[in-house]
Amino acid sequence: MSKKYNVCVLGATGMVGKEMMRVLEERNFPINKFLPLASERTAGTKVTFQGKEYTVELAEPKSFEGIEIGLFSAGAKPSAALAPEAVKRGCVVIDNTSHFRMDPNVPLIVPEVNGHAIKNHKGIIANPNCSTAQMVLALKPIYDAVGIERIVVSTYQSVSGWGKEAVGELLNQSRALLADPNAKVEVKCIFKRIAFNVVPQIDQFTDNGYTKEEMKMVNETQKIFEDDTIKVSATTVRVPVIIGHSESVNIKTKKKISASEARRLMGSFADVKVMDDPGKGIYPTPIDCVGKNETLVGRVREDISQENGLDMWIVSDNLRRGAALNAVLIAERMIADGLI
Ligand code: 3JN
Repeated sequence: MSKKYNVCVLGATGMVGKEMMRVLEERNFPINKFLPLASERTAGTKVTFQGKEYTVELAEPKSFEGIEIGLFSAGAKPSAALAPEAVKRGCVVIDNTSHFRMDPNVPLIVPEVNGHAIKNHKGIIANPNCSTAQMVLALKPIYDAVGIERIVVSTYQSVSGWGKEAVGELLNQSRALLADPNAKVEVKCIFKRIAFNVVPQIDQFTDNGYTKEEMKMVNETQKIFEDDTIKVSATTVRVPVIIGHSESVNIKTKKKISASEARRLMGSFADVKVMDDPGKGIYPTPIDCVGKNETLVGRVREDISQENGLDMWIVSDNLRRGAALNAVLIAERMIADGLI
């Protein structure tokens, strides 16, 4: 019989943690013991996994005794404190936070793009930011075919990227404003009112005028493509959508590629699905990607403003492709490659 693993999910009460559990169930991941963990705030809550109810335990160093695979998504601080403790106890950590992503000792992985780099791990493997993951996945076949010099991306990110409190904020504000357009609404998680609005700020601003989210897209793209010559400029924007991040992406390739060839390459790559027939009104929107593994691409066209330019629209379920599925795919790849 093939091996089964002791697996924990840290952050089991969060939106990504719950999605991790759904993906593990759906893919029939080989699990022996399952352990849901969380920080003080939500430890003690009940969750259901594979039809069985579990009480979420408080995550502390000793929680990881005997655990072989840890999927971490409880925030950068818990990851910083607990990942090294888990590794000390023989657990491989697949971390969904920004804490270790740019650490040279930690591979940053989208399995279909740079799965070969997993083998360099020293106990921790990082999952990219959700916006980076879907973009590099769609661009990888073009990168391999003709090279990419520069990427200019604007994102349209759903509120679930910021967690369930942000989803609540959008819904509460929307209800209040539908009842009374002049209602004073509470703004807590997102920097400005998000209902019936768009907000060009995700995470804090850095000294160069870009936000942290934007700089994650720059640095993580270079690390995943193993190419620090690739130029990236990002504007990340929050929109009043619950699940599904969209991206308007403009690239300059090293050699010319036609829109139809780009469509053909993307459509035959991994979990990328091309939905691109504008004449028939076919292009992806966020509601098309919810609960799906595929990254959807449409509006592929040759850029009329520059040589070797291409424009496209990339849509993906941020909780799934951008986080939970990516983490589980990393674990599956490690098993397949005999790394665990
Ligand atoms: O808002 C989004 O759509 C993505 C947000 C990601 C995020 C939010 C808070 C902290 C991250 C991340 O994954 O980069 C982090 C973090 O880990 O720093």
